[in-house]
Amino acid sequence: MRSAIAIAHPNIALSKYWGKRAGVGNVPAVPSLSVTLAGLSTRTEVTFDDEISADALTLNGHAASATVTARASELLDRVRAAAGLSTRARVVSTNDFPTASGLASSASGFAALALAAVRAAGLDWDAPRVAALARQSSASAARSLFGGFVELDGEIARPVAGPDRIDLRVLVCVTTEGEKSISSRDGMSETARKSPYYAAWLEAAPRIHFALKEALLASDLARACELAEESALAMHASAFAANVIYVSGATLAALATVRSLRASGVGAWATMDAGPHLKCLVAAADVDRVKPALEKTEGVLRIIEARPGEGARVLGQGAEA
Ligand code: 2P0
Repeated sequence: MRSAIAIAHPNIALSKYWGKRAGVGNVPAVPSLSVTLAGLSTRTEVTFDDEISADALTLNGHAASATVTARASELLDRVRAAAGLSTRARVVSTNDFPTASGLASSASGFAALALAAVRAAGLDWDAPRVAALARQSSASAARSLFGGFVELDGEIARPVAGPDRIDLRVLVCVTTEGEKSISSRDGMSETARKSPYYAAWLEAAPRIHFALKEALLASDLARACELAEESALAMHASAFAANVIYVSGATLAALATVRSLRASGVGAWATMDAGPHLKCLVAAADVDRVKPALEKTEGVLRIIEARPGEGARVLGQGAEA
C-alpha cells in the first residue's frame, strides 16, 4: 500500500472564471484571479490498495455518491496512467467548511486529491503539473495549488502575488448549510447556451481581470476589490439571463448591507460565486466596522473570517497507510 495525505485551501475568485473553451481539457474561456484562503481546509488521504477492486471515496465521513466517486476516479485514472499503476485507491477527504454550497469546496477538494494522488503514486511532479491535473477535474482547483493571489489563464495557473501583497480579509457570510441547486458546470453550460449576455461577459471578463491584476500588483486594495465586485455582478448578470440564479434573499440582503456601508464611506465590497453565500472583501483595518453590520443582516447565519493563505501541501506520505 502506498499513501499520501495532502491539505489544500479553497480560493475565492476576485475576477471570475465562468464558461469553458470548446474542446477537451476543461480550459476556461476567460482568465481569472483568486485569493487562496487560510483557515478553511480540505484534508485528503489517498491510499493505493491492492486489496480493493474499485476506487472508494469517503467524504466528510460518508461514502460518496457514484457520480462524485466517478469524478475522483477520472483524476485517479490519469495518475495511474502516468505512473503505470493499475491499483485502485481509497480516498478519505474532509472539509472543515460547508461542502458544495459555493464555498469552492471542489477547488480545495480536487487540489488536495490531485496532490495526494500524485504523491501516493510516487510521481515527482512540480506544482504547475499537479495544477494542470487538478484543472481537468475542476478548473478553479488549479488555483488552490498555489498560495496568495493566483491567476488561471487558459491552461496555466500561476501565483502572481504573495498573501501579504494587500491586507485583505474575506468575510464569508454563510447563508445556508445546504448544498447548491445547480452545479457550476451545468450553470456555465446553461449560460453559454442560453444567455443573451454571454458574449458580453466573454468580452468584459478579460478587461476586468487584467485591470484587477494591475491594481493588485500596485497594492491598490480598494481598486482591486471594486473590480472584483464588478466581475461578480457581470458574471451573475450573464447567468441570471439564462435562468441560472445562485443568489437568495439573504445574499441580496448582505449585498445591500455592503453597498450601504460603502455609501457611508466604509471600504467594503462584495463577491458571490455559484452558491448563496456572499463574500465581503475588506481591508483588515475595517473588519471591526463591517462584520457587526453583516452579522445583523437577516439571513446571515454566521461569518467565517479568512485571510490570504498558503497553497496546497503534502502532510505525509509513505509505503504503508
Ligand atoms: C471561479 N467559479 O472563478 C468561478 C466563479 C464559481 C463562480 O470556478 O466546471 O467548480 O469544475 O471547472 O471550477 C466554480 O467552477 O467548475 C468556479 P468546473 P469549478 O471561482
